[in-house]
Amino acid sequence: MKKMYYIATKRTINVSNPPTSLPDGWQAGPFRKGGLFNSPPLEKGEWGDLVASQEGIALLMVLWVLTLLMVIVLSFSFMTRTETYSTLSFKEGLEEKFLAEAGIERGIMELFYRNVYKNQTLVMEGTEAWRTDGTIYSAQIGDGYYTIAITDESGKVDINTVSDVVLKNLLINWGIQEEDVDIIADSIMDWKDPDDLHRLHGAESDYYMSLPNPYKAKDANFDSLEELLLVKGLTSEILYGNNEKRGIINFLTINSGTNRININAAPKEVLIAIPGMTPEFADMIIDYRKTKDIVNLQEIGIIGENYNLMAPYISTAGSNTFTIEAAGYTGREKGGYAIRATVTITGNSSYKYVYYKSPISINQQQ
Ligand SMILES: [Ca+2]
Repeated sequence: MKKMYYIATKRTINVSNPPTSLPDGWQAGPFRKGGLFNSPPLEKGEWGDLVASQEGIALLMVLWVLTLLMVIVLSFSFMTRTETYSTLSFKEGLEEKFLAEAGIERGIMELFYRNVYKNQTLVMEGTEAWRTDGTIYSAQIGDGYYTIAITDESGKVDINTVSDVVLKNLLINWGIQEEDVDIIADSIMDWKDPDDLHRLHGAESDYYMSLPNPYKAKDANFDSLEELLLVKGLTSEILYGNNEKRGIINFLTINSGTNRININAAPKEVLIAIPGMTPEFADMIIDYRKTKDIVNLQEIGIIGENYNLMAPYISTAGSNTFTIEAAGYTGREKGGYAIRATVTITGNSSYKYVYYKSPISINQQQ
């Protein structure tokens, strides 16, 4: 209960008729005869001139209300500022998303365009067909820009038809220890083969069923590359990459349908996974195809033993299925929004998506 004292003299209490009880909330205090501090204290049963002084309390209350109001005002201003920033950041993020979507549409348009112009003998400026070997193109829209890389699926390693040796080379070149490469490669083969007998380093249902979250080996072809994350030994870092290198998802496909690799479209990482292929040969191929598609390897001087090693694994034919990676940027710090889409061109102006992922982490791009 609040403690209140009667010390002032402004309100007179009738001494001849003193109140028999104190007002509610009041308690007896240091009464003074005449209300003065230096006057002698009241005797028991005596009443002086008493008045409640609430002026100090009013001041305190005003100060408290002011403090509260200041806190509220400050927190409102802080909230508004935070919201303004998050709205701005949301707006820029949205802009980047639409830039990336525009990039995907542009990529599809360029693929149609390419079908019309890829065999032209005389290339006019502005009519160059885009390369489908992962070459990065970019375009400006307003204050932002997007980058696009298109890769023909025939230039990647088909996880459903891959030869053991190409798969292992790809994993070793990525920087995985040899014993882990054996585990991953054997386990990928075991994952899709119909039987339940595991290879030397492989894994079948008995292994996966012993995991904390058990599941069975698929014993059928891969339907998506993300399925690889279920395979023993294959981590998301290997699949999606890290800050230093692109993940193997960029070099794999489920859409090529052949164990041969189209050297006109293959990224360098895929080229050097081909038996007999040296980094020097890969550079020669990449350099040569900048101007025109390779028809056969002899024309760029790859012959002899190396050629014989490569021959069973290579082709020069493209496919109708392409992966487009597009990223939108508005110049934000740590910005960028990326999308990966795989489309099959089904006619002169028709296509269908076979894969669409938005967003993908930006370090997968370039
Ligand atoms: Ca199996």
